[in-house]
Amino acid sequence: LRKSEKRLSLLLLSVPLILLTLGIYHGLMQTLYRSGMISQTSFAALEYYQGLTLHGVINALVLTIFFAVAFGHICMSYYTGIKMHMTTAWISAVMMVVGTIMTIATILAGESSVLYTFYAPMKAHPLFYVGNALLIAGSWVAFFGWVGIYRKWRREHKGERTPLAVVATMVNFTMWFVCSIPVAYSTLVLLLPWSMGITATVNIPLTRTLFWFFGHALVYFFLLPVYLMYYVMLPTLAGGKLYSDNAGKLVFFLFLVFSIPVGTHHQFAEPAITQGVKYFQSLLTYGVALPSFITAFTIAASLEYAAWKRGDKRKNWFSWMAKLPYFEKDRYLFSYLICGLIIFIFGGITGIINASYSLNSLVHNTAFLPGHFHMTVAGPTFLGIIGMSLYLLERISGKEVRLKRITNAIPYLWTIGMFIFSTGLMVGGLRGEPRRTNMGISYMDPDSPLYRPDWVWTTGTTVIGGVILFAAAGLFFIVLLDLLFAKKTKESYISFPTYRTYHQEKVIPFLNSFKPWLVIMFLLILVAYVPAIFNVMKYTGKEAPPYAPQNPIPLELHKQDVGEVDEGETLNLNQDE
Ligand code: HAS
Ligand code: HEM
Repeated sequence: LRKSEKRLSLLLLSVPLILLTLGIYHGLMQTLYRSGMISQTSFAALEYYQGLTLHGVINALVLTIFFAVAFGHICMSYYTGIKMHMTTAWISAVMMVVGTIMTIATILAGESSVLYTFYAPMKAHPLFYVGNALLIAGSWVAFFGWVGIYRKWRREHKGERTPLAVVATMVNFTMWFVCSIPVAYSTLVLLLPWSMGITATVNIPLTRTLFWFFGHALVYFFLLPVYLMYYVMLPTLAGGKLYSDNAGKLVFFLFLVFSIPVGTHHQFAEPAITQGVKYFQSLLTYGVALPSFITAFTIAASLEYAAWKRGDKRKNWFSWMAKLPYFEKDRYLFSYLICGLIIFIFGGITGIINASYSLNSLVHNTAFLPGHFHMTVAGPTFLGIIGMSLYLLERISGKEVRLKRITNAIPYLWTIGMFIFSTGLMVGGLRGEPRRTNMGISYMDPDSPLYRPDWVWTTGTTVIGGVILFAAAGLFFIVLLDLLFAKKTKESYISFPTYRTYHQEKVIPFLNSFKPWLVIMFLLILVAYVPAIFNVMKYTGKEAPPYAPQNPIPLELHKQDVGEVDEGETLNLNQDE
């Protein structure tokens, strides 16, 4: 590695890991608030929603974006053999670091407790929006550098099969670039002027819709770097080969097509969007589950082959599962990846429950949701990120992890914690527990009239899981610290497990080109989102009707019913009129 490549990679990998200490701490705090163990509006000088915002922003935005960029730089240069474009890489890194500092500083100052979804009516400090925009635009700049690398490789290798890791990285960032344009518009054109007091109002459902245009693709942006590891590295780590390179390519291109036009499945309860739009995007959501089903079969087949190679006697359908290198201390990356896959089986099932237009009304805004997404973003994504960060830090620093047994045990501990934690949340959610609610001062406070004793054991289970997760993360930080103090034994280098496939497959033209997939992607976005945007522009906006205080019926309608009313009048809905 060149010196500047080494410095850049170390910066991009370590900034989010340092912030993660804060993110993980607030995860544990959330379980304590939920269970009533903390029964106040703030703890250690940080307010409840401030902590939840820090947790979501650091874990789900900062960690994931920084890692995707760092890993993208490394994969693009490693798999094409073309050196990183250092100028764009540094401009991108500086924008991302400055943006993150702005965003986190405004949250810590108590000025931006708007949660990681940051749509209106929650209003943040202007610098929160500028910081977010810089973080996202910084990641675009890195991507622009890779477009050059990709085109150069294609020119020099006409007709050859593009490396799967390169397709995966380019798909992920193409999708990311397209999905983040609307949220950049929302942030800079709608939310920033509103927060600065330049505009008095903002179209709330529009900011929500633009956020979710980005927000669901965002979750696949979390996932695809880890899918890259599952396809390109895991089969070899297990001792086998990838079952099919073409299947891998198909999977990544299907993500390109389906990741964006599904965002309104987060808005099934949004009155401004019509049923037809929601129903169509619900169907497309089943479409976006398809590449993960293909992945389940392709990776299972690859792992089964690895187990055969390792001496599995094929006694029954499942015997191969026992033959994988779960506890080999020199192959710790395997344990991070396999644990993520196992957790994702349940993250996937719960995602499909959410996607159902009718079942969604049972789980929406309940604790079932954090149950689902911790088994996705805090499962495969998080384990892939921390496992690979450690693997790369070892190589970049030229040092070797010393606490290997602990390193290997961390993902198993995390998996146990995650299953306990998510069970508490999901069962609680099905019994009505809300998400994003300080239950310590309401439902879980025995002195409150809202007290729900039947939620004690579910929130208690969440705490037990949370403590185990916290301990696993704590061990990870100890391993990292120990690595920092270890002796340098080698020069900086990058190496990945050799990519091998089971079949010698033909190059299929439509799996070796972005063009057809980009066309389908844009068509689907148009069909799914033009009506959605029209809906939110038509049913809301400047003409929102005036209301009287405490009267939920728009004044005009109320006047039609009862004649002239005093706008200060309060309507008691419990009164028999
Ligand atoms: Fe989701 C809400 C639907 C996947 C993250 N999701 C969220 C939120 C987040 C999130 C953060 O339709 C909350 C947003 C908020 O704050 O409001 N999600 C889905 C569907 C999928 C899905 C259909 N989600 C993800 C992924 C995420 C993520 C991935 C992050 C990384 N989600 C929803 C919906 C909502 C939602 C609704 C909104 C709900 C509401 O009302 O607000 C699918 O992509 C899932 C497909 C996955 C599978 C699983 C395949 C299994 C594999 C493992 C195989 C294992 C092997 C190992 C091979 C079909 C690949 C075997 C070896 C052994 C040894 C056993
Ligand atoms: C929200 C706990 C790790 C991402 C939450 C909530 C809890 C929690 C209890 C729900 C708050 C609520 O709605 O009442 C934990 C614990 C963790 C952990 C104990 C480990 C020690 C992670 C990780 C990620 C993550 C590693 C992502 C990489 C999120 C996100 C939210 C959330 C995106 C939603 C925030 C919001 O609703 O605005 N966490 N978490 N968490 N967590 Fe975690």
